[in-house]
Amino acid sequence: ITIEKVILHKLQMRLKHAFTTSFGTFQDKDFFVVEAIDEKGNIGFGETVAFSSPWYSEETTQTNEHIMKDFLIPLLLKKPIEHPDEVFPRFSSIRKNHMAKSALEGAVWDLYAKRNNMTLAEALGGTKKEIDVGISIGIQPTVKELIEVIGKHVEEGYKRIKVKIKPGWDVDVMREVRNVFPDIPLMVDANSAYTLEDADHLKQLDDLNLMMIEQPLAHDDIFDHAELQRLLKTPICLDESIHSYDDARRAIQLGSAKIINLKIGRVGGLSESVRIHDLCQKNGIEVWCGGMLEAGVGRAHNVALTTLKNFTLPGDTASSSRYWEQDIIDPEVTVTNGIIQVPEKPGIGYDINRQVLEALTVEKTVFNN
Ligand code: OSB
Ligand code: MG
Repeated sequence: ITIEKVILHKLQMRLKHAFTTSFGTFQDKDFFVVEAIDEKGNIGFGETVAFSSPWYSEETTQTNEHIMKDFLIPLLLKKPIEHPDEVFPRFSSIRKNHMAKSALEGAVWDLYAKRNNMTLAEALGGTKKEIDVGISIGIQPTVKELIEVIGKHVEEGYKRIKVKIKPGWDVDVMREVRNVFPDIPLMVDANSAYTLEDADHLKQLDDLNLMMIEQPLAHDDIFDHAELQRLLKTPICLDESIHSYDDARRAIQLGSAKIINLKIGRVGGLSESVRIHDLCQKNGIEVWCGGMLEAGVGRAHNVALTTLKNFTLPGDTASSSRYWEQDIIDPEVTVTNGIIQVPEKPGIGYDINRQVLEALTVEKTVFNN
C-alpha cells in the first residue's frame, strides 16, 4: 500500500447538549477528519479524538495537528506498507501522542479493508453482527433532571446507564437513582476526581449494585487503584490510566482493575486496541469500548472494534443523533433497543456525507507523497 495523499479536514461541531464531567463543561468540538488515499484511488478515513483543552489527556486538537503535520504524515508517506499493523511501529520514534497516531492509523485501516473488499470489523478479526451499547450521562444541574434524562434513555433501550460523578455529586445522588431504577445496569465514572483518602466514602457505592466504578483515582495511577480495588466489592474499570499494552499488562498484574474501557485514540490505534483486547481476554479482564464524543468517523471505528469477542460489556457508542444535529456520515449511527447493526459495506461501512463535511470544515490541508 502506497499512501499517495493525506488530507486533513479541520472541523468544528457543536454538541446538541453540553456535556459536564468532574473537570468541566464542554460543548464545542474541533477535530480533524483524516482522509488517506492510496495509489489505486482507495480512500480511508480516520478521526482525531483529542479536545481543544488538555483536560482528559495532554493531547489537544492543536497538538494533534502539529504532530501529524510535522512528524507523522512524513513518516507515513515515506515508504509503502504491507499491513496497517506496521503503522504504529512506523511511528515509534515519536513518543506518545497516541490520538494523533491513531487518527492516521485508523484511516489506513479503513483503506486497507476497502482495498480487500472487507468490512473493517472483519479486517480486525471481529465476528459480531450487532453490538450492545449503553450511554454516558454528564453531571446534571439537579437530581430530578438526572432521573428524567436516565428515564428517557432507559426507555430508548440503552443497555446500561453510566453516570458521571464528582465529590458532592456521588453517593447520595446514586442512591436516589438506584431507588428510582432498582434493576437497570448502572455504573459511574469519576474521571479521576478522587484520592485514596476517599476510600471510605467510595465504599458506600458498594451497596448500590453498580456494574463498575470507572477511573476513580488519578489519571496516571495504577498503584492506588490496586489498593482501592482490594477495599471495594464493586469492580474498578480503568480509562485514563491505560495508554498502552504495557499499561494494561501492569494494571492486570497489580490488580488495579477488573475491567478496561478501551478507547482507540488513547492507546494509539486499532492494532494496539486489538492487542490489549487479546491480552485482557487471556487474563479474564472484560473490556468495553469507550467514547470521546466522536463524530461519525470515530463512531464507525468504535463500532468495528466492538465486534471483537471480548467486548462483553455495552460500550459508550450512543446514536449519532444523541450528540449531533447532523453527523458527517451517511447513514448516521442508529441505536435500536440498545443495539447497533454492524454495517456490511467494506471499510468503516458508512459513507462520508461530503456535503455536511464541507459545511463543517474550517480548514483543509493536503499532503502529497
Ligand atoms: O471518561 O469516558 C469518559 C466523554 C469525554 C471524555 C471522556 C469520557 C467521556 C464520556 C462520554 O464518558 C463518552 C461518549 O459518549 O462518547
Ligand atoms: Mg471515562
